[in-house]
Amino acid sequence: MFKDEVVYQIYPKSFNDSNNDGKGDLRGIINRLDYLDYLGVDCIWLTPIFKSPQNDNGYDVSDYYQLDETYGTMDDLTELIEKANKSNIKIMFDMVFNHTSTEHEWFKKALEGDSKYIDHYYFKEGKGNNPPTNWESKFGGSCWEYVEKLDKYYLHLFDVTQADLNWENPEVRNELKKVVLFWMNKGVKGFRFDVINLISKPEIWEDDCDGDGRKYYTDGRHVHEFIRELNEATFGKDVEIISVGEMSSTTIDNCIKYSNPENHELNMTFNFHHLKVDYLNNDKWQLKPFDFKELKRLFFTWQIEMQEHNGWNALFLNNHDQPRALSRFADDDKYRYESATMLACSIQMLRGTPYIYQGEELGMTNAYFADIYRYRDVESLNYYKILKDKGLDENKIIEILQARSRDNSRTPMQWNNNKNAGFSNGDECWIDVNDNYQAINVAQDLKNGKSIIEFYRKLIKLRHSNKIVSDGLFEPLFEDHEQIFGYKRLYENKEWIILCNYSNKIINLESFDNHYQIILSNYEENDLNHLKPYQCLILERK
Ligand code: TEU
Repeated sequence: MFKDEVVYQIYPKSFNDSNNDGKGDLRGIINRLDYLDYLGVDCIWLTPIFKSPQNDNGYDVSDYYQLDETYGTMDDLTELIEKANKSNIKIMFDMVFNHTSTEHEWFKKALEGDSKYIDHYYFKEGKGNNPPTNWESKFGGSCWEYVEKLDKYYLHLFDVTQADLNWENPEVRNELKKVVLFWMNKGVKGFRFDVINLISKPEIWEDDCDGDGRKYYTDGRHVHEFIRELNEATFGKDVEIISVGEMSSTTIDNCIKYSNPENHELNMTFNFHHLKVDYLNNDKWQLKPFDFKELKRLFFTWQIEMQEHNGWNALFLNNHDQPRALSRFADDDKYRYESATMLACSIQMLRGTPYIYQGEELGMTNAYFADIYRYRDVESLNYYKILKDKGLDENKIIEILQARSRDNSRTPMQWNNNKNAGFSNGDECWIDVNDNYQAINVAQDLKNGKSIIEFYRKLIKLRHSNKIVSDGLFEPLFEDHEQIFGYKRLYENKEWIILCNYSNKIINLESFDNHYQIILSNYEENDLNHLKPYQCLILERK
């Protein structure tokens, strides 16, 4: 049941390389299943491994029925699924259904002028010499690309090689259902749907005079019925399957609808509002220190509203699109152990299903690459140019990328202090290993008295063995406090208090002595009158 399960996200290209080509692969994952089993996770989400030109590392799919050869064969996948199942671990696939690669057969046929396939996408006439609308791509620049042969523009909300599919066309919807059924049949037991709240585009296409166009297609007019239709034709039939939608710039009301079981859409949703609390003017490319109270306010509001209306949150601070939370919201140096464990505790005990992104469980930090040649991500490289054109100097741009680039979390998994951090025996990796791998790696962490991995194991065990974690009610505490992230969980006659100090200061507390016993702490010596730097405590009322 998704409420008491924990999902571990693998970025396959950076997890473990078994054939020394510098890129991770399925056999590499098979070779590390023991580690994941030891950690205790219930499900592994693999970011897309379908055939793809890899312009956006697999989020540009050219064939939904084939695996990209970089990752291995169908036999490798079958073996992975079977071996994972033996350890009661499900495999979750990442379905990129908002768009296909421009290398997809459908798009190629469209370019040849085949009207059936032109209707699979959004090809529109321009306005004079201008694109159909003034909307912007999420990766910078216009979201329209002109095709001379057809004298039309096609829509791409992401990279120019990622063309948006026309979900209003029932043929497209049926094709995508077949894809889900195909992978269900192979034993895939989870689906993450990429930017699924962007699939329903407007009827009328007009310029956005005060934004980048997102208000016209985000949580669009038919999105709920499209998802329900997909659910009912495919994964909704199997209660073991976990379904989660990635929701870009969404609202609570919509996420309630997406995840309320009565609507037959999805088990849960990811939203990103809490990961914009360090954007100046809501702009990812302008830096500001993170606003702790806003982070807390957003978490609490979502907790309360989703609880009240029977919705369900996916809980996360990290993924392959985000810089490392440890570097972003806490101290990745002096208090690395305390920070990593505190951050994990602060979200994993909330109401929802937690997601762990590879490497966070051992306290991996941002890559902080100081040279543009070390960056690989299409978004970073696009914005490097855009910021250059705006006149920012090289040092400033690098400072921004060191804080914001998605590559910060895409560096290879740090297994040990051997060559390439034990990730690959090849001569070169597709992206550099973080320079700190000698000190920060799985083997080293497990040797430490203070092991972050062991702390994660404890958190996961708590969820598996206490209904209060999976099913308890949430109640906020210390809402106005400048440093404490605190809340209660309530189930039957049990009460737990979770206290997390998001600062390097000692916080005086007088409220919890005597009546409470400690279930878990990231310090050895505890004094309930004081919270130490980045301390977290789980208390139970006696
Ligand atoms: O991401 C969707 C998305 O909008 C972001 O998380 C995006 O990376 C960020 O806003 C950019 O600042 C999903 C995938 O997770 C991401 O890796 C893909 O690049 C994107 O969709 C396109 O498929």
